[in-house]
Amino acid sequence: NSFNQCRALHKIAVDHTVPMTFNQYEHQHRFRETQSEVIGTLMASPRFKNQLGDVEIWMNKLLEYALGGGKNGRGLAVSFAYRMMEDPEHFTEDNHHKARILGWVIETFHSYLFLIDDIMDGSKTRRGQQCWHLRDNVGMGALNDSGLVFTSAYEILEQNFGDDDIYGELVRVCNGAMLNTCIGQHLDYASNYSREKDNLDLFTMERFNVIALQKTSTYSFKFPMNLAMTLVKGKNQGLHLSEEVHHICWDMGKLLQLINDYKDIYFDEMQTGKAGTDIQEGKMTWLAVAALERCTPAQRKLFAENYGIDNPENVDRIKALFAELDIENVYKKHVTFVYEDLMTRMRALPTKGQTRFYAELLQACCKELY
Ligand code: DMA
Ligand code: MG
Ligand code: MG
Ligand code: MG
Repeated sequence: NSFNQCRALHKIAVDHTVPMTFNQYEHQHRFRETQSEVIGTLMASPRFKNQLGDVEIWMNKLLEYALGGGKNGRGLAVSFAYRMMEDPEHFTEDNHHKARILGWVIETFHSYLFLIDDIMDGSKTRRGQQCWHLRDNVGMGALNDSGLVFTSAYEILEQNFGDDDIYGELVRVCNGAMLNTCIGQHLDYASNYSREKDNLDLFTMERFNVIALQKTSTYSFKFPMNLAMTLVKGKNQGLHLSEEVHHICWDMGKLLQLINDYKDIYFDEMQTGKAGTDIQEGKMTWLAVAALERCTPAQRKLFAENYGIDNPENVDRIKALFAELDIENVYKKHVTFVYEDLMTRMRALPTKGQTRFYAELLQACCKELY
C-alpha cells in the first residue's frame, strides 16, 4: 500500500526492518550474557543480606521486568564507545567487560526512567507487556519500585567499581545525567496540553528542542559516552569530547526523540511493543509542533479542541488533521535532512575511527536499536 511505498522511499530513518549486521548481533549477544552476572552481584550485596525472603522474590520479579526485553542500545553504546576511545595498547578484555557492566548500569537507570515515564504518560504497554504499574499487586507501589531500580543502579556501580579510583567520577557522571534527564522529564510533563490549561502557546520548536536535549540526548548519547570516557581516562586525563562531538550527540538525541514521536502515532503496538499515548495525553511532540506551525486559524482551533483527550473520536480528528497537513511527509523530509546533515558532520570528524563509531550509533538509532 501507499504507506509502505512511502516507507520504502524513506528507508533510512523510519524503517525498523533494516536488519542488524552480524557484528551488532554478536555484540548484543555478548552484552546480554553479562546481565545475569550483574544481577547476581547486585543481589549478593550485603544490603540484601538478612532480608525477609519476600524481598529477593520481589527484586527478581522487578528486575526481570526492568532489564528484560529491551533493545539495549544505550548499554551497547558504552562498550562500543570504549572500543572506539581506548588506545589499542591499553585495550583489555577486562576493561571491555567493565564497559559492559557500565552498560547495564545505564540500562538500569533507563528502566527507572520508563517505570515512571509510563505512569506519567498514561501508558498501558511497554516492551510488548503490560506496564509494571498496571499489574496486580503493584499499582502505586511502582513508585517505590522505581526507587528500588534507581538505587540498584548505584548499587551495581558500587559492587563493581567501589574500590576503583574512578568510582567517584562514575557516580558524578551518573548523577549529572539523571538530574538532567529528570529536569527534561519534568519539562515534558509540565508542557502537556489540555483545554483547561489552555497552554498551546508552549508548543514551539525551540521548546521541543530544549526538552529533547534534556530528556533524551543526555542519557541516550552523552551518558554512555561519558561513562566510557571515564573508564579510558584513568590513563589519559586530557581526554575530552570535542565541541562538535557534543553537538552531534545533542542532535542524535533530538533525532531519536523525533523518531520516537513519529512511531507513537504511526507504528502499531505490534511493531513497537507499546501502545502510543502522545495525542491522548496532549504531549508536545515534534509532530504536534510541526502541525501547529502549518495550521490555519480554523485548524488550530480544531487542534485545541481535540488534542489531549483520551477518546478515540478526538484522537481520530487529530490524526485526520495531521493527514490534511501531510505531516508524515513533512516528518520524513525533515528526518532525511537531519540524518544526512549528521552523516556529513560525522564524515568530517578528525579520525576514521570516530566517523565509523558515530555513524554506527546513528544507524543503531535509526534501526530501532534504541
Ligand atoms: C522518553 O520520552 C524519555 C524518557 C527519558 C524515558 P517518551 O515518553 O516519548 O518515551 P516512550 O515513547 O518510550 O514512552
Ligand atoms: Mg512515554
Ligand atoms: Mg514521556
Ligand atoms: Mg514517546
